Amino acid sequence: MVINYELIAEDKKTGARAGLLHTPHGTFKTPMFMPVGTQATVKTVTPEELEDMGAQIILSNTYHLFLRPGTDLIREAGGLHSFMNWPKGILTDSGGFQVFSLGAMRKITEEGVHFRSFPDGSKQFLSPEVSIHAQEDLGSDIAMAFDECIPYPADYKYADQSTARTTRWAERCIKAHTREDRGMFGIVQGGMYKDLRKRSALEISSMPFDGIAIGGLSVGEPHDIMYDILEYTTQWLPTNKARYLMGVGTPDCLVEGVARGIDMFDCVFPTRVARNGMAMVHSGRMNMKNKKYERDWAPLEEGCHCYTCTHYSRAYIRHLYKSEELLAFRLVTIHNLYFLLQFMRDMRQSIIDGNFSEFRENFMSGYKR
Ligand code: PRF
Ligand code: ZN
Repeated sequence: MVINYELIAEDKKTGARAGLLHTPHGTFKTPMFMPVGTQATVKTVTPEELEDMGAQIILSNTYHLFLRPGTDLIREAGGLHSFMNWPKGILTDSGGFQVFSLGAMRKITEEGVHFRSFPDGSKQFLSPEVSIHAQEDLGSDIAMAFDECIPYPADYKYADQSTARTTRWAERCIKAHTREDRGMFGIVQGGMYKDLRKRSALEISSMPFDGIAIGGLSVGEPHDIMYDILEYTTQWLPTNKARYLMGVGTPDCLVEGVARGIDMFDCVFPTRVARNGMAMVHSGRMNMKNKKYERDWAPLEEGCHCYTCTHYSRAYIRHLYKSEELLAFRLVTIHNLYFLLQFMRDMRQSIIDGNFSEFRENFMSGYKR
């Protein structure tokens, strides 16, 4: 196997664990957060800046790159690492989630999903085989199986049939996988139904995937339901493979995910809110367009070692937003990503030092959602 999970430390009171993920582009520390680079770029920042913040793996999207510029073109460039000049890890999502978000614009069959392309309206088709082939063209270290993310709420009958199909598609993904030098993760679905979650977790875990993702959560359900389903699901997963909670990345959900045994996360949250003027800090978030920062000479967060906080004041950043200057997006994106990556490093250290529970309580008591 080209992807290996190595357990380093386990928390005694919770399911939290610290480990190492060995990949074709390096060994990375878990729990980890993967910044999102949908269009072969993490919006507004260069790969060098990402490395400086300590990013280890980024996530990119098959769906977008398949439609534009085309995965064959990226193969010609020598793969996604070389195309975008990113030397570390890349995980690609399969396109399942993006295609299903299209609603009325798509048609699901046993074979795959027919849909219309976002850049030009042309007819397109994605299936387990097409998605895995595209991901092998991209050359991502970790490809994701092609699944259906069930919307919330969903009735039992639909969730049951969809989850069974995701298992059949997972088997086709395993058969379609040809690159021995690249890994692949399976995805557990099952909606908010525990019996379906158990069945899916056991079926996906029985296949030769390099890691297991939990999909279909953080789709609009209340947090307590998400935490309950997550905790229920992880007990059916093997402990010797990495576990990845898809599309989750607010600080409170990261801590609660780690407490339930999750090793990997991704989310557009830190990069997206940065472009709306939101800076992430330990107490929650700050709207940098607010008048109260007009003459505030402090950095975004006291004690933050990121490029932005070591060089600029809140007053300057507020001015950039008010003047619609593009540097505002860059500076806050850099801070938000650094904040989350540092947060994961601190969390990992607390697991190793045996005080994760204190870290969790401390953080949650000071954080406002
Ligand atoms: N499946 C895939 N990608 C995803 C999800 C999923 O269920 C989610 C759900 N939060 C985010 N991204 N393939
Ligand atoms: Zn900072």
